[in-house]
Amino acid sequence: MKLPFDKISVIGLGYIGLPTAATLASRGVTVIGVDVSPKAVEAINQGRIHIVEPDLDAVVHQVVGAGFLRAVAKPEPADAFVLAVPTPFKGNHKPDLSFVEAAAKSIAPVLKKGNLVILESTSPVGTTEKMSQWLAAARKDLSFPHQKGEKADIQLAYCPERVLPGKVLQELVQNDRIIGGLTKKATQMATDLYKIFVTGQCLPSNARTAEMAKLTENSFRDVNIAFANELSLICAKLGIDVWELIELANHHPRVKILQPGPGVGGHCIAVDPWFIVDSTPKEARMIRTAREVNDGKPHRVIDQVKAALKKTRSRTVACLGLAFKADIDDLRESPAVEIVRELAKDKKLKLLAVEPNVKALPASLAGLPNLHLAELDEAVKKSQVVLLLVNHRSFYEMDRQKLKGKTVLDTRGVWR
Ligand code: SAJ
Repeated sequence: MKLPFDKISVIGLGYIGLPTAATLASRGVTVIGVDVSPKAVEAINQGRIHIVEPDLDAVVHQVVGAGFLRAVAKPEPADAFVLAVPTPFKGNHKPDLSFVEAAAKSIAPVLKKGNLVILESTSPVGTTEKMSQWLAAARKDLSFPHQKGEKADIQLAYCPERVLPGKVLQELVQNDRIIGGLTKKATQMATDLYKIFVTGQCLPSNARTAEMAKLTENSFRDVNIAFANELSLICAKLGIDVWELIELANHHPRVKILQPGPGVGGHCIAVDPWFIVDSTPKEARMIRTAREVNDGKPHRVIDQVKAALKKTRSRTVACLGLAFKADIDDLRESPAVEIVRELAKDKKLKLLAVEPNVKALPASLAGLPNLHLAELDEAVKKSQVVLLLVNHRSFYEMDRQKLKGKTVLDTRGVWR
């Protein structure tokens, strides 16, 4: 079968870009991956990966070996460009589009008439339109959708990724995909591109709706987790077991409450809702409040630890879990790390952190004199207060007899 694109370039070879590049390459497309990190480029060209994602190493090894994927530092001409670069926020919760702008400007010199440019990075509404303008400013010899619409030389679309870390290779292929072109032609071209590897539905829309859909999905989850976290605070005051409460309420056929925890981490759910708040601050009242409830949760946990320590003579706390969620090794933007770092400020405390998925403490915790990485048994044995922060499998499997006589603060409801 003739593929609709001979050569596709993926800009940004991180958690989304690399699996996308490798999956496209595994379907027989020639893929040029571009990344600013020389280490990433070098690793990929040797058939290795620089991130952790199940099964990705084998696919990258295979497609690089077969000559379908090649990594470079500087963009080269291609038929289509897929941009998957980070969109963090700045200190004041304002979206930082500098990586998207830099990526757009880096491909501008190699664009040719007939090219398709797709933005996948989570972005505030209107970013794809901005990209069209950045590219037009750099290439006066070509026309873009905001100038010539369907007849433009270069077509642009926004197509958000929705994959779950840990299941990226399956979800990339199986999830439905929203395809938001700046023009109908762009939507059709991008649909042709994703159909190379997506078995889910390709849902045609426009760029602004597609941008908002991505933000909406993660805000929906954030608001729902905030509801659970707020319930946990209410229940603590009223002397009710929040886990039992949620389990009972979820027996109602139309109620599906999520789980409370020590706060919301990761690079998506704790960030994306702010993009909506930034664009419509007066209207986005519930979305902002949800963010505040979830961001406030680590502080409530710290208060609980301090209250528990007041009642015991021991100064040693076992902190179980550092990752931002269960059974992953990703410690970035983790509420558990935030809580441990804050507790470590009290130099009278000794903290024994247990994180079965890493071999060393992250840079943000390394070097704290009163914090050490420990094995589960040792940490629990040596501590009077046991603080559970992440619902890792090994904590469920622990012999609960070992907790007898200890003050247990279980923020995830693992041991109820
Ligand atoms: N969490 C809770 N209680 C829950 C569920 C989650 O406290 O009931 C916490 C987790 O512990 C974690 C945080 O929320 O700290 C986020 O975890 P997550 O599993 O909800 O989501 P992510 O960040 O791993 O991935 C999300 C997904 N979005 C949705 O489910 C709507 C994923 O599909 C997206 O592709 C990803 O964001 C992204 O890249 O945007």
